[in-house]
Amino acid sequence: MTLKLGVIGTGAIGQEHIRRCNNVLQGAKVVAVSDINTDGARAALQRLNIDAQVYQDGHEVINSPEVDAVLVTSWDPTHEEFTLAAIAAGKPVFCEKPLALSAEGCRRIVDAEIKHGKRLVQVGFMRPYDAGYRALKKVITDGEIGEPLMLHCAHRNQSVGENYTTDMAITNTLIHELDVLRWLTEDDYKSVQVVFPRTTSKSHAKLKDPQIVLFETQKGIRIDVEIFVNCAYGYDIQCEVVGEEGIAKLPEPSAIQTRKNARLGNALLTDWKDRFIDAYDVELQAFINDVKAGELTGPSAWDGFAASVAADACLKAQNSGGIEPVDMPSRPDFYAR
Ligand code: NAI
Ligand code: ISE
Repeated sequence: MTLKLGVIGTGAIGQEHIRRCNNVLQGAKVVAVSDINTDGARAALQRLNIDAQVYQDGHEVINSPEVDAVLVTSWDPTHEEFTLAAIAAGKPVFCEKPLALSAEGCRRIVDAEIKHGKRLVQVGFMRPYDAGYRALKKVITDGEIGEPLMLHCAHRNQSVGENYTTDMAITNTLIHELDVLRWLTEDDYKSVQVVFPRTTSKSHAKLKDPQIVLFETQKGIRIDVEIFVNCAYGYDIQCEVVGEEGIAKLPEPSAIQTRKNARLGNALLTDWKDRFIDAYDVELQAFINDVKAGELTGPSAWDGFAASVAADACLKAQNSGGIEPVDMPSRPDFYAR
């Protein structure tokens, strides 16, 4: 049986996911899409050479009898509404990060899913599916570097647009680390502080860039994450774990090494689409397979909630300049791993 997918939001990642569902992955096809820019949606389908129904409104996609499962790839503030509507319709939903703009919004999704009685939500946290992060986790869980003591991380984008604001560095960008570092360390955050170095001249009035986010975890691990979204030189994700017996580092994406003009060089990537291209394939294939098997196993609404609890504390810390607690409630049995 081919799983029939509806996609809400046909921008950058929406088009990427439509392409991979129809051309790369097995067992699913996109049959319906919507975007507030319907002309853009039609043009995207034409470019991708895909025949699907175009709707004006995301709710029409969710409620279409033709659609078995939904992908939410529209702007961050729309995620909660569409995910809640998919749960109300009893349809599995893959929602891009963040699950909602606040922990309160994520909690409403968690409550609705628990009330439904069965998992329907997978959040688009793709890094746990990345081969590099998986290898890093294996080194830690195999005890190769002893107990982790410190993590040094960086999330650098080449540039962002004028609509990107200081809080989005947390809710839209750091949210990946908020999820993957919990998964990597099997720990929860205890407190957080955000400090602002001098802002780059490449930023604009609504964005302080870079930022450094400092966490203490429940086990006492200290984590620093640099978020620098106008770093100018490329797309660069770094993660180094310092353990009691050694250090493990996230592998660099493979690149051809050149020797030219008396210089040794390795090209760097510039776009998230390329950096995590395999991880996106694996996460969505897992969603498709899990929906068909009747049981979702990927990043859950609870993971989305946990990341947003930490994000809320980061936003508070951005404003207060002090150390803010991260108050994470205990996990309901419904989400037991
Ligand atoms: P984008 O701006 O390229 O595309 C978003 C699309 O959503 C636009 O075409 C817009 O018209 C549409 N849209 C907005 N409101 C809508 C509504 N109510 N109904 C239907 N369509 C609506 O943005 P991009 O980069 O594709 O990001 C989309 C989402 O995916 C964001 O939430 C972002 O956080 C997430 N994302 C995740 C990534 C990842 O690494 N997992 C990478 C990039 C984006
Ligand atoms: C974007 O939405 C993503 O999710 C990318 O993975 C991230 O690197 C970027 O900062 C976000 O804006």
